[in-house]
Amino acid sequence: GHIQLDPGAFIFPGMALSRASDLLDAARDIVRQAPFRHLVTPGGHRMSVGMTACGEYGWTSDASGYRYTTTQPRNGLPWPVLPELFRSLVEEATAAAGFLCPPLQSGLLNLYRPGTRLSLHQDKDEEDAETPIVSVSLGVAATFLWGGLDRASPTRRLRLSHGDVVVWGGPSRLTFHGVAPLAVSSHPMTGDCRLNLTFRQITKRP
Ligand code: MD5
Ligand code: FE
Repeated sequence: GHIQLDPGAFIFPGMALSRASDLLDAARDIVRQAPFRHLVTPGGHRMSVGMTACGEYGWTSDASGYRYTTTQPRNGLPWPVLPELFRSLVEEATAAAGFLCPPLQSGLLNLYRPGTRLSLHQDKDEEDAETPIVSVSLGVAATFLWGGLDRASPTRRLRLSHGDVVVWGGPSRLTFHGVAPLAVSSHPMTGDCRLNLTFRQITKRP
C-alpha cells in the first residue's frame, strides 16, 4: 500500500524494511570514504544535518552558494561509487509511483542526531524540475513537514519511519519540505540517529 501526498508524491511505508541492514552497511562503507560534514549555508549558518554523498555528483554548500560537484571538496577525489543495492531500490520505488527511473547521478546521505533539523526548503539545485527524487528513511523516526509550492503554504506533519520510502516528482517536485528537530529516541540498528538517503538526477542531459 502507499500514501499519496499530492499528485506525483507518494510514501511507501516499509518498502525498504527487508533491505535496511544491507542499506546501512552500504552507507557505512560510503561514510568511510567520504565522512559526514556539516556544511555552511551561503548565509553563514552551519547546518545541523551531517551530509555526504555517493555517485557522479555530490551536493555542497559554502559561502559562494549551493552546487553539485563531481569531486569531494575536502580532498579532490571522486565521490564513492553509488551501490547497485541503491539503484535497484530506486528502480522499484519509481516504478511503483508510475515514473520512469531517472538516470541516478547522486545519492545524498543525511545524518540526523537528537535535535537535528532541516528547515523548510525546495530542492532546486538540479537542472530538471520534474524528474522524481527518491528518499529512504532509516533508524529513528522523524516528523516530516510537507508544504506546498509557496513557502507560505500550510504544512502537513507526517511521520517517516525506518524503512519508509518517499518518491516525489512531476507536479510535486518543487514542494517545500523540511524535517522537525529529531526527538531523543533509539533504534536497534542506528542508536539515536536517523539516516536519510536521497537519490537524484542532477543534469538535464546526462
Ligand atoms: C530528509 N531531505 O529527511 C529530507 C527529506 C534533502 C531533504 O529534504 O533535500 O536532502 S527527504 C524526504 C522527502 C523529501 C521531499 C518530499 C518528501 C519526502 N515527501 O513527499 O514526503 O533528510
Ligand atoms: Fe529536500
